[in-house]
Amino acid sequence: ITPRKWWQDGVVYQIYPASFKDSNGDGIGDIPGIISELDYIRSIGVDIIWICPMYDSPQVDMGYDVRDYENVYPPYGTVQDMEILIAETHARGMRIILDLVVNHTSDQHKWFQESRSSKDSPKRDWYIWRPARYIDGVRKPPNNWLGNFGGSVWQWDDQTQEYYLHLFCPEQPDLNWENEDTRKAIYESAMEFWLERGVDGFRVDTVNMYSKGEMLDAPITDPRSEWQFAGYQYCNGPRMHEFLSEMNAVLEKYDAMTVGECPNTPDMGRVLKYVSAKEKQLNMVFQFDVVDIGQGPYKFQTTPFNWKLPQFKHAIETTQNLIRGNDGWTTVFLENHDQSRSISRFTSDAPEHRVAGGKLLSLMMAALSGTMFIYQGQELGMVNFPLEWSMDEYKDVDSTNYYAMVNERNGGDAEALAAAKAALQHLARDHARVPIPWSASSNAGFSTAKPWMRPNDDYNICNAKQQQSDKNSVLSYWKRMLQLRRHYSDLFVHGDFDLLDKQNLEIFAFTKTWQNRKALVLLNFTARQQELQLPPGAQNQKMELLVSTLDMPGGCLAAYEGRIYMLALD
Ligand code: TEU
Ligand code: CA
Repeated sequence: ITPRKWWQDGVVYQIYPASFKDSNGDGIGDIPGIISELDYIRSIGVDIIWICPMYDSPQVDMGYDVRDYENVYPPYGTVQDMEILIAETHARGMRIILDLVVNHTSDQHKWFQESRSSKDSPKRDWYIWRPARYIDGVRKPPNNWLGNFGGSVWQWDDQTQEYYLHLFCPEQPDLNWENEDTRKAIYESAMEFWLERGVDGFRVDTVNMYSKGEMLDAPITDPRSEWQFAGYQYCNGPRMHEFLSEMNAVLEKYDAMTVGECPNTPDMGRVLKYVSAKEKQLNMVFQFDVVDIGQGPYKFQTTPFNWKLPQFKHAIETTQNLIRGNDGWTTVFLENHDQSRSISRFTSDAPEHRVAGGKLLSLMMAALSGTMFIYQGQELGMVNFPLEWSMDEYKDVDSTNYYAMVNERNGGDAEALAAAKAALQHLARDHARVPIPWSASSNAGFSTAKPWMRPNDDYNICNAKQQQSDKNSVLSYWKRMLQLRRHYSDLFVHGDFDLLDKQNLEIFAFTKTWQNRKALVLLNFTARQQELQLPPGAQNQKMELLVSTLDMPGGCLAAYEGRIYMLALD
């Protein structure tokens, strides 16, 4: 048996700096604001904090467009503030990881400025430049790939008469990982600079996109568009494992943890190769199986709530089974800064159900194996912002680009725009990016000034201050569940997951097993009371209630109630 790693039992709390806490009254969250709430974070039962990009950036994509890895975005603070944050986090017995964004930089990064200056620049090859191809005499990009934020992945550069690749915004040119000097510069500037300052690891952005392979045209899946989904081509390219081994050699020296973002990877063999301990690539990844539920082929091309519970169960089963009988590791998460709120997506944000839904998901997550990630505000049971909010409140480039595209494609047709807005109301990344409600006072206690994004209207009833003093709050429930998870960590963090009654559309039931211990988890994903029936596979066993989402559980499962029973094994 290999000894456990510090990050396996750890609970990670993700912080989005712009929206966490403003310390100086400019309406933007900042690093001193994070420092001032470290005791709050610790009180939840968190072991590791993850800070989303706080690097110097023109903020086209909220810091995922880095101008300088070795500096901090001035409204957030300074490198010195980061050093204090690192020290203060460690002083409380917690660790800290940063976001490593090295698939691309900002177009304002000095490397790109040099690269685009001329074809003979020594840094020309640090990015991915290609000549145009001409079809019927018309200039066209080198391939038909669709970008993550819409449009072609290629941007024409007038000065040097070539295209450069950008899988995200045009302001986010992709680095050329094929070039060894580029890789070295990335390790030094983006990684070692911060590892030397004491950070304990990284969440690695878009980690499976570094190796692009041959960049051939993608198959046509959307005949109405010139640009085609190419995620299966630019993810998991031929040199991925080589690059990750090299990167791991740097990280290993610091015992740094890594969690890599791994979209477009349905092949579990592939995922296992990334996370298997003996492969020495990444410690764990975020698979997208759960959070992609209900999204269309292009995310927002979907009808809200078009999915069924068995899909959700299957997605969870897939990520849970990754650790079964092998040396891989997995993650447990329902939210991050790229997802709308889990209560709104997977349960119900109706006023009478939201607290129950928040507790249900908390209980579920606490019982799942892998390293757990909580996104800021999730511990308060935050929900999506109201349907009534106008399009002006959506600030994210992903949302605004999509809405503009629908508008253009359909000549402003009201019905098409209403459908686009319905998808955004349900799935936009903006829902996760509103300020954290600290109290019922003005601006939700987030700032003394008008915040950069509007706080959710419900901050008078949903805020940290109120929930800290309410033993029935979602926050109090999270604290309790994290304690329970820690107490039974063999079973809940490391145990085997077995799904029961797969096709049941209303109840999610599973068991967790570790040696001679077994727990049964029953989750009612409906607003209706359900008979307390033991699912096939768990009948005729002696059992004892360990915990419910209710104080006084009854003879039936109440609306959105969850329970864990301990089973007596013979
Ligand atoms: O996200 C990459 C990613 O694959 C998606 O989840 C992406 O957000 C989605 O396709 C948009 O609809 C990472 C970051 O988490 C995200 O915030 C950045 O925008 C992106 O990389 C670019 O750096
Ligand atoms: Ca501020």
